[in-house]
Amino acid sequence: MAAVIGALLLAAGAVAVRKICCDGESVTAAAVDLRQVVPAPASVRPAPGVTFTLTGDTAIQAPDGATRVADQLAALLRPPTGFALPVQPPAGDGGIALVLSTVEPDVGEQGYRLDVTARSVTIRARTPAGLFAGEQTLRQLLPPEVESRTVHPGPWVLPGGSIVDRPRYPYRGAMLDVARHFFGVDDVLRYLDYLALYKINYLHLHLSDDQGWRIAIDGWPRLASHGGRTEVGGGPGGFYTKDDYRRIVAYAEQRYITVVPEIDMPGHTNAALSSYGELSCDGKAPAPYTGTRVGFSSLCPTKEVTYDFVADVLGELAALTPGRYLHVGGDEAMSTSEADYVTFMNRVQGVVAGTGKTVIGWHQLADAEPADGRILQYWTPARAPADAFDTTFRAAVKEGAKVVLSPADHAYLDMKYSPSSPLGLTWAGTVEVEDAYGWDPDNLLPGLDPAAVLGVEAPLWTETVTTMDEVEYLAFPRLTAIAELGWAPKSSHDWATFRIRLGNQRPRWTALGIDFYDSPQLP
Ligand code: TNX
Repeated sequence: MAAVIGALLLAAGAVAVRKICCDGESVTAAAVDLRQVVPAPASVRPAPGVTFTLTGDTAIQAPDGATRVADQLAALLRPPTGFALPVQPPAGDGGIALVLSTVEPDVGEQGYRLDVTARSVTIRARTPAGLFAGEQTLRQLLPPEVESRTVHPGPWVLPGGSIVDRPRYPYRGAMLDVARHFFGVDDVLRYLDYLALYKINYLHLHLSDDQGWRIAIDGWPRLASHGGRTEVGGGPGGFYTKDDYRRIVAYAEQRYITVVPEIDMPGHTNAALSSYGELSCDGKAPAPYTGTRVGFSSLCPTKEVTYDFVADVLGELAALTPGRYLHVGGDEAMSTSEADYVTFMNRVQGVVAGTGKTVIGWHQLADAEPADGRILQYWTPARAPADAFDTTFRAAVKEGAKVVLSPADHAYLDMKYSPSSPLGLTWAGTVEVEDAYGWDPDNLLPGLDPAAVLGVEAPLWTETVTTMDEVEYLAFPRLTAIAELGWAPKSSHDWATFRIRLGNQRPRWTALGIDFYDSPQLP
């Protein structure tokens, strides 16, 4: 019987542990298995039989430079535990301790070391970002009710052992298309919370497209007041004021997530053209567009006013954005001639450099001349790379471009899971959880030097998506599979064990109120 219960607990991501309770009685509590963390840490050493239990007496010790992350941990743990969890300066052994240490080996700038003994839980890192990553791991080692915002009885038991962890890639991204359907600030903040839990450190916001313009630009006010009032299907749309955008950026920064704003050009620009007719080659403002076709619009690459527009928009956006990247789109410019496209994108790259930022574009940007540090975001389905992974792209990489991988048949969160999925598109096929997980960024494109791969990103296009529940349904579980590829060491890649770890996340998603897709591929 005990063996049966043990096996059941393991399948549920837990191990049985004995603990002696207050009146000397022995009770059995369940601790999460140290090896169940998503994304998988670089190294895990369980200490069988050892556990740490949070109590009403537990305090969180943190030095000056780590009080913010300590406060964040306390804010997470107080509601479900009902404990006071005071944040205090370092005061010796016992309880939870955050330690900033420049000498910590093997954790890099984003990693951490976590040690759980019977007396203490210690997270060590070189940076607050590393401590924050360690906290996300600690969170997953507590029972799923830790994600609830109401008090639960516990017990709040952590499994003993040590984790030494650091990411495989520096860039682990998610993209939200707020142009096809608009999502307000609160929705974006919620998405940022989810990204943080899985150690994703870039949020790419697709801020403009044919169907809507989503960011206020002082020099061109009709972009928001006219171009922001439409979306796919004829809904009301919306846009971020500069203060809205600052709120998003600040919330992301507190979670060590960098916002990458995208203004897509020269195509995908009907909302801008409809706001300012002078940006069209014929000088006429087209009607607003609320359908889902692509490739029909273009800024006029031969008019000087176009470059004034680009400089103003990117200048204002750069001033609002603390992160180092500006994304300039560049995909599906089917109504711009190749020569005009190259001329236009060369100048746009110069404008970005002039703002002090580094340019990112969809992989078609490879056609433009090299630019310092630029990043090409690869999005063609991996099984049909011929058109995209061409000599121009290879040459651009040879000349120093880095690559973020978003192959549509693995990483696109807007593809249907199966033909019967109620939401999503199918142009790149269907993408079940195993498809999202089943690729290696180092070997996706034959002949691409793995050293050129900066990381991975999971885009969520929103042609079919209108609510946050629908965002969650498409993102979970696949977003976590892409997070796993970006963080976990290559040596841990294994579908058979990943599907068990991922399945064990479901009670957490339920506690968080996430409307996830209950994939038949997970146990
Ligand atoms: C292709 S991927 C697009 C988007 C669409 C998406 C839908 C890319 C750079 N362009 O405009 O929304 O497919 O999956």
